[in-house]
Amino acid sequence: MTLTAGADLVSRVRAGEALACARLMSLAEAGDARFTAEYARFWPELGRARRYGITGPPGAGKSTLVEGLALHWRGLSRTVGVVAVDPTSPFSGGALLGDRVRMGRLALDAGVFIRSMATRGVFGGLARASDDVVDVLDLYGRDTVLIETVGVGQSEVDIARSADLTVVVLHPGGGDTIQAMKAGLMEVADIYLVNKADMPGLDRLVQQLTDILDLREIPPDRRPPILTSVASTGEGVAALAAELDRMHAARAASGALAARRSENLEKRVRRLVEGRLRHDVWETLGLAEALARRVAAGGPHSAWGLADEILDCYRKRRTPESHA
Ligand SMILES: Nc1nc2c(ncn2[C@@H]2O[C@H](COP(=O)(O)OP(=O)(O)OP(=O)(O)O)[C@@H](O)[C@H]2O)c(=O)[nH]1
Ligand SMILES: [Mg+2]
Repeated sequence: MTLTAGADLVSRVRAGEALACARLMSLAEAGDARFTAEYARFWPELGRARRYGITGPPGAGKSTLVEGLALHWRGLSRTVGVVAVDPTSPFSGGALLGDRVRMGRLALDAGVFIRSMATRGVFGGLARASDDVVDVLDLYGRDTVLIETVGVGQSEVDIARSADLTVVVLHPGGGDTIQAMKAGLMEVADIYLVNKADMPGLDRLVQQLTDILDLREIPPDRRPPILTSVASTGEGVAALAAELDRMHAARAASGALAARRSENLEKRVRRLVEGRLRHDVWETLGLAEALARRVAAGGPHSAWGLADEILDCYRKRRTPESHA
């Protein structure tokens, strides 16, 4: 495929062709030059989709909620994109049969585009790839994009944070709030959702969250609300959807949304620069192999000394005078 074909692919994505959307996502995930070349042209069109991140511990009910939210917005004739970056998510096929059957209801609806992402083998890392895939859904014209990540590690939490708003889903019996604090989930929430409100321990968990928020002394207008739901029956899903849209509109009006997007842009560019530097040093210049050879040649080595050598090689190949 040539660059012209890349441009053709982008027009087909804009025109709402699902296969073209999936194909452009694959190029994006691979960090393919055809994607980056097209990105330079289409990026001014981005930013129309509302981007909501859904994170929380394994089994909290995130996928069930995502499905409920998607069905809710479909009922309001809005188009939805879903990016599931959790390898155990029903969207990526790792779930029980019952979950897959439920997801099937969405899979048949052209108004919901679901993309699951593998955690491994993505050039430049998962956060880089998911940013690009969400952009493709934006270009595709989705009104709302949901990004589900399991909130277990920093990179997964970062991905949920790269949305306009982040929902942290907790559930009674899920190790209480201590686990959530360890995973860094307490800082990233714009909304807390206590799901599985039909299970024992609801009041206790809500109280714990309230106490933690009290301690943080957040200004009232920035304090994350605590909502509850039973995702498996749909209870509380409409209220969550309404709160997300209300907050999104309020932040768009106050300028807080633009500030959040600027902050996310900065982080994203830093990730891109770091990813590309890493790629340049180790792959493009072949310094990974050079290092392996140096170490294999034996002899005592200074870790700091070798790092200096590598960086020196990198700098010299990069400066114009070294080409003389
Ligand atoms: N009792 C009860 N069960 C629920 C509720 N919401 C979801 N579940 C069930 O909890 C289990 C896990 O739900 P998922 O939606 O797969 O949870 P998840 O957070 O996406 O899980 P991972 O992606 O594996 O981290 C499933 O069996 C759901 O049917 C709820 O509100 N109440
Ligand atoms: Mg899931």
